[in-house]
Amino acid sequence: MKLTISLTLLIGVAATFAHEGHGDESQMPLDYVRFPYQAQYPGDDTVVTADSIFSGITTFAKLPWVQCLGKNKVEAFDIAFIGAPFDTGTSYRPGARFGPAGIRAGSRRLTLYGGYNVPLEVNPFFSGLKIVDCGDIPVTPYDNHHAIQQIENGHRELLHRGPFSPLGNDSITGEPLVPISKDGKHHPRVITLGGDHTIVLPILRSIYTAYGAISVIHFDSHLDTWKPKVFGGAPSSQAAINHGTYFYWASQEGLIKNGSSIASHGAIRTTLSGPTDYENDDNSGFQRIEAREIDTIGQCSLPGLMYAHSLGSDQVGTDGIIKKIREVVGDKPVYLSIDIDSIDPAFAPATGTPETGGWSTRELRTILRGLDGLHIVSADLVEVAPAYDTNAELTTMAAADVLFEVLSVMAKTPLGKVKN
Ligand SMILES: [Mn+2]
Repeated sequence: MKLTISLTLLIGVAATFAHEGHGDESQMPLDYVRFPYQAQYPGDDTVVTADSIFSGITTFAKLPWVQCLGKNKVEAFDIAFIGAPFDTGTSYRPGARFGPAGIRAGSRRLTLYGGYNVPLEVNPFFSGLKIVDCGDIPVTPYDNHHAIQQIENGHRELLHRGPFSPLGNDSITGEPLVPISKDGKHHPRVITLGGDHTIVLPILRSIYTAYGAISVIHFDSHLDTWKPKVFGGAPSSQAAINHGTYFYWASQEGLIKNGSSIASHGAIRTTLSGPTDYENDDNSGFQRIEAREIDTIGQCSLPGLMYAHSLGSDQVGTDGIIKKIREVVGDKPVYLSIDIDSIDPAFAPATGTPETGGWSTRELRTILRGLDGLHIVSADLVEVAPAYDTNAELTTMAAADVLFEVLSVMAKTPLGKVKN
């Protein structure tokens, strides 16, 4: 046990030094002790007095809060968390407007022991990147059209701010990296806390301004590419834009890379209006991974041959899912959208439209770690509606831990490539 802990600490120290080029430790967290477990009271000359993880103002993972939006706000960062408290595009249970606050509450413990991600061998909070919590985008609950514009404007303002850290050099060749964006600029990353899934339409409009049409990895129990007439009946043009149709509109607007199997849903298990929903999904540019494939992927369907010996271990279970996603997305810039309902309601009950038969939190986290090395330009976690959670904060904790994996993957791979 002791040996394991020492080794872990050693690896942590090594990772710290490897990233020292990004800047000094004081970047993170700002005006705060490095990690809440170091909090001391009364403070002395070297340690800032701070709250413990269960007290004080709650930000994501107790990161420093920065007022990023507004006139003359110029704070630079590398990764920003921002809330989009919008839930008036929901078809069943409302309440995701409280999602950002709920996820932050569920994330308080993330840095209790220091925040080192053992399987990914990185501490995102101590990677040299400047990571902040920007609070929430002001979103009106009275006018969806206006709210969607507010979300786009807020996201775009953050996305087009110059990042805090330079791109740096390629870890293997040592050559300087150049941005992978379409506008040729180096952009920071934004992790949006939803909000219902409608918020992804304005976010993708924002992403388009930097990256053009983007590949999407979408984890969800639902398609969300439904035609408005099928989902909600579209009694008005505004009602046609909701949390079941936003990907249809994103596809219609050319925001998603279409036509060459580039985007991928995972965890699908919804009922449909009929098989044509899958055809419509195909037309929106998505490949599908159904939730139940985690039990069958890579396996022979012949009776008695359920576990085909000829297949490598990287083609079954979570590894099989990871392989399929990576084959579809390749090394293109990719946007990651995670609906908490991709996880089974046994683990994450507090969501707008729960579906049984989903993946466990462990399985989704494993799959997310399997995205290590991909160029994830920004991400979101949506549909957390804390009012339906248990007193044990099951859902908000799962949401925060899922985002910890996303943050770790992001911290490991800069958004750059070697010029060819
Ligand atoms: Mn969804």
